[in-house]
Amino acid sequence: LLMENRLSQALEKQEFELYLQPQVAMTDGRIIGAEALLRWHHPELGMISPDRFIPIAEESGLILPLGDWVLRRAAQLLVTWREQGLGHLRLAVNLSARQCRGTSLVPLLDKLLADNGIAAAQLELEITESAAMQDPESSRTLLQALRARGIKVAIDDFGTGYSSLSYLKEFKLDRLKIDRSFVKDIETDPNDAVIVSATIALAHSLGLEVTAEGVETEAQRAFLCSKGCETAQGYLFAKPMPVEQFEAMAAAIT
Ligand code: G
Ligand code: G
Ligand code: NA
Ligand code: MN
Repeated sequence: LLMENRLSQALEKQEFELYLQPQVAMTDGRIIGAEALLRWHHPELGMISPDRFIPIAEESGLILPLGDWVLRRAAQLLVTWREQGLGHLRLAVNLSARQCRGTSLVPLLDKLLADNGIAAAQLELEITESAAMQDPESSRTLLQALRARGIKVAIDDFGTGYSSLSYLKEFKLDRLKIDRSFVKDIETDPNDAVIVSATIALAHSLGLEVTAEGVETEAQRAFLCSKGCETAQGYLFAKPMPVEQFEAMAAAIT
């Protein structure tokens, strides 16, 4: 409860920050974009991970204003990237279940894209399987609206939910993100290697690109590359970092 009280004031007090984790091409490590990951600088407890406060924000409803803040901040970033010659980079933003169910998301996105002259394809929204499946009907409607605008959609933490695969053909998706729990042991656990290979093949046969999460070793990268997985995120390349640091890194490499 203490954390919930603090959380409700944290937006006003500007205690949130977006960190960015590079997303890279599997073949050559070139930066193609970033995932925005929320951080909360708690005045007493220091930096708090989203794993701890997102569930509280989700339950209290605070995730709606917080999610709006993340999207507005993301739109600002895309504007500055264009000005800095980094307009080719894509920015991925996580959506919560409540944001997917609500009716205010699409109008906000329309406004942000129009006001800032942002190309829709520069923005990618990440939705977990479990969030999408909480209300499949409204998710379907949302994904169609996003598709109609050219906003990219990724299914996040793939393989960790308890949902049926049938949504993969019903939902309009652009990308599948393999959860890092499958990537972790691909070198040592033959079952994980088989699951990851089959997931990449399945995604490709459905016309989706694949991003592997949690890539930490060169052997994991080589395996994923040999299976045709297009992009990667993980400590092998970079940890989530402050915006300025990401921009310097992207400017130096591209
Ligand atoms: O940054 P970290 O690696 O600790 O992220 C932990 C989890 O928090 C991730 O799985 C991610 O999905 C979630 N998360 C991070 N930022 C956001 C955000 O802006 N919105 C939502 N809904 N979830 C986020
Ligand atoms: O949305 P999602 O849960 O996928 O968010 C990614 C989370 O994974 C973040 O908390 C991020 O800090 C974490 N992460 C990113 N790359 C790696 C990695 O290579 N190894 C591990 N252990 N965690 C990672
Ligand atoms: Na996520
Ligand atoms: Mn994600």
